[in-house]
Amino acid sequence: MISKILIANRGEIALRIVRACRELGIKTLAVYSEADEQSLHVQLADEAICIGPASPSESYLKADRIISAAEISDVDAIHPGYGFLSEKAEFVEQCESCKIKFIGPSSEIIRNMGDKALAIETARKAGIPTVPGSDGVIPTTEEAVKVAESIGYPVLIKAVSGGGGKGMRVAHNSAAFHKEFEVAKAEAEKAFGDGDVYLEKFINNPRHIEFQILADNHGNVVHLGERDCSVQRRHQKLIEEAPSPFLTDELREKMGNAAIQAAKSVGYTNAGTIEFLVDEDGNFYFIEMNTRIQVEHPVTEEITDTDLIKEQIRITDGQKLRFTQDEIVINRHAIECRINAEDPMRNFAPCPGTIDLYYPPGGHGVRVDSHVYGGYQIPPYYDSMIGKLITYGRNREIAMDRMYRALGEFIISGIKTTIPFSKAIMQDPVFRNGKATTKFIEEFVERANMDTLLQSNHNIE
Ligand code: MV4
Repeated sequence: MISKILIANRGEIALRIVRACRELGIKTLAVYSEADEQSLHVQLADEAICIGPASPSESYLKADRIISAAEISDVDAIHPGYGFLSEKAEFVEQCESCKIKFIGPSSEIIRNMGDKALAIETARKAGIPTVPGSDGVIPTTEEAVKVAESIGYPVLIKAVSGGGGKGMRVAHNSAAFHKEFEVAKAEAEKAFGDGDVYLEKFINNPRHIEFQILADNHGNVVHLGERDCSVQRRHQKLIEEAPSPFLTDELREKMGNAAIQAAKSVGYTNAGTIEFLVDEDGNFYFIEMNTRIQVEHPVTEEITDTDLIKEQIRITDGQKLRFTQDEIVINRHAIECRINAEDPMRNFAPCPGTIDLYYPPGGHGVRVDSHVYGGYQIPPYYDSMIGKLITYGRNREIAMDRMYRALGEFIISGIKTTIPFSKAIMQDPVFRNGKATTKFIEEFVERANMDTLLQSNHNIE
């Protein structure tokens, strides 16, 4: 039985894990950097240990210090949250060799899925649709050109260790290919210390739709529906929702089965996400698998009435899934807006500082996941997300109207946030009609008059 968990993360997700543990009667150990002493998760955990200076490389990424804290405090398991050590196979191996349970899949699965070309190859072999492209990594420019010609332009060059759009370049013709190939490799080498790349046909204007899955250690795998994450800015998601307004029941069923198949084919365990691109004609393609809990997991929780963090812990504890696919019923719609300490008027520049007033919204169908409070100082060392606002209801219309209302109620003064920007999106006809693709934000910013939009549109400025 798991009786104490170390939370190897910070911010809202650390608090989210504390809350799940408390409801399960499991003790928590927070680890924190010198910059996070005042964070709510440190105050609310049963125990807390400072593991180093503010810089992530000196604290939240220091595997040895985290394992030491776990051993000193005698914890049974570590929850990594998202980011930081959550997808580092080496860290999972360290946990495994110290007999500390890692709340997530095995190191082997994390390593294999972390290589995107290998993940795609595995999916393809399991009969899951993938984007037409190269068979794995392409070493030389000469060979790459041949493959690009056979795929047909435009071609997308992607890093096997990629993420956040780094090391990803489009080539529109063979003349441009050589340069883009070299640039992609150099970018990937710089960002990930791994210059390996693979090729895919470039899908124009896709939707980004991902399926949440849960898999226990007894061979049971279910999916909990999809999330539509098409509203992104420079590969940073801003708004996520479930179900996707684009999917028909037929397509949902096909993609859900493919997601389960993908998970089964690699012997996946714990919570994971299968990411697909969906083109304008409704063709879907597996692009990658995330082996962690994701930021946007609450929209799935609200439409399926499950607690994904608790399910992760139960799976790690060796328990069987408590529901079958038939028992997962979706009859609600949920939307999440990420609340970032950024100034939309200054190209979304981060603006850390002290939160003066903090008055979160409430009422029917409203959930706020955040670790901040009035007087909280946002440290400048980490990402700018300071919370998530989730609204839900019987249908999409209700969830959108509720989101508009809740954003309007949300008072965070002293810093700039993305609240007014998200509020404007809730009134945008393209978004409201469920027509947003991955090009949406760019087009929205162009179409909208940001000055009037952001100033006239919020309770405080
Ligand atoms: C693509 C694509 C078009 N064609 N792959 C961007 C991040 C990475 N996870 C996958 N990405 C894309 N892959 C092919 N073959 C377009 C994107 C893409 C994108 C995907 C999801 C959400 C937003 C995006 C924004 C730009 C490009």
